[in-house]
Amino acid sequence: MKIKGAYLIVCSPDRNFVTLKIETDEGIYGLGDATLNGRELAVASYLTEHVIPCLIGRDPFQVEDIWQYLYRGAYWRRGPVTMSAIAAVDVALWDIKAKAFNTPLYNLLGGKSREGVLVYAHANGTDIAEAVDSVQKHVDLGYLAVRAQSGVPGVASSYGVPKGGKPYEPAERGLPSESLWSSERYLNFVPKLFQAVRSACGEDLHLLHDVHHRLTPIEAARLGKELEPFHLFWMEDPTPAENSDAFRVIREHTTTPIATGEVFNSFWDAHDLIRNQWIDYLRMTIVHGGGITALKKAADFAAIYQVRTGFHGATDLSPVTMAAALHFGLAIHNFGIQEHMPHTALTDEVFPHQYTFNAGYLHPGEGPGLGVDIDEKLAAKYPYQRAYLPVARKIDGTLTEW
Ligand code: GCO
Ligand code: MG
Repeated sequence: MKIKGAYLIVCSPDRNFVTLKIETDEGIYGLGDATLNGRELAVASYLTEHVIPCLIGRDPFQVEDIWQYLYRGAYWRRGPVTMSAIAAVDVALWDIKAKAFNTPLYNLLGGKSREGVLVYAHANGTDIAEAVDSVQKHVDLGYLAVRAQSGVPGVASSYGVPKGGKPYEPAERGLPSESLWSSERYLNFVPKLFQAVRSACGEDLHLLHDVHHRLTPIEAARLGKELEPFHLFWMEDPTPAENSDAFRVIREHTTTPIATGEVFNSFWDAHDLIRNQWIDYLRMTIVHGGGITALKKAADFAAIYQVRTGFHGATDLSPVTMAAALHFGLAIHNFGIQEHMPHTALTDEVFPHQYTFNAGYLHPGEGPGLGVDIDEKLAAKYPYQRAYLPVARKIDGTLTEW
């Protein structure tokens, strides 16, 4: 089998997605997600101008060699644009190979290690009462794990809280909006949120919370300590992770489990965090982390240190990445949990998929390959629209983490 051609489908069915389609001379094709929220066209151009010409005529079964060719062969390494482009190729090749063997992708990754993939949902509200209500609604839908976020009194708008009753979607068309942030107000508020959620929902529910990189290490240590009575499944991205040592400070003060890595694009971003056992869950994602080939190595390394996976799964990761994560999560031994932020009905229509939700678990389905397709005619009706994530400023105007 040979790669005959490849092209990109850039579309915006409610939000932007960049999808790579690789075609072979035997009629089998594979899909890969190349979406990098807010910087989509940089990856599209990297693939079209620099990567696709190198793929034509290659054997699509040589997944490892093609990965090395694109990573080592470019000389310039890492970075979200490069690694998302490599991931798109890698996932499309795994899809082709599994389709060629007429088997679901998880069988090429070691086979089933469990019956389903435990997922967590997003609950949010503008205040504690709304947030508790939203957690309860997700429990009623069957979720066994729920992330709780709430508006903070005295902070006009913040990460994770929907505007005007709509489902939360961080990307906004037009130029970046600005929101306000106060760590002091947030720190005084969050323990009250979790006290209310725990007492309303009981001890069995897994509760998660995303700090979204906004605290200093010692502030995060305080939060972790104050949340201990509420037994969180994890506290996510407590502080920016460029400096791994920051996590040592947090770890020295609290037993609240820690998850990080959604902005990582290389195993090397996570290396110190894992080998020092400063985190409990690795949140890298297949699309931004260089694909299945790269993440399999990262997950195997993490397994040695009892660090489990908890892959990023927000709406900016297309159904192609979601399916890849589900096959991956079903197969590896040290799977922890998978984020599940459902796409809009229109996105689901553009990307017909086999994965299904049942009683707290997602299952990738038993069809060959990833089990996801793209309706190119429908996608063409929704052209790309420039969009950005918001930026945040402290009350005195200083730019800070959103
Ligand atoms: C999460 C993430 C997202 C990101 C978004 C950025 O935990 O799901 O933090 O909400 O902000 O994916 O593109
Ligand atoms: Mg997050």
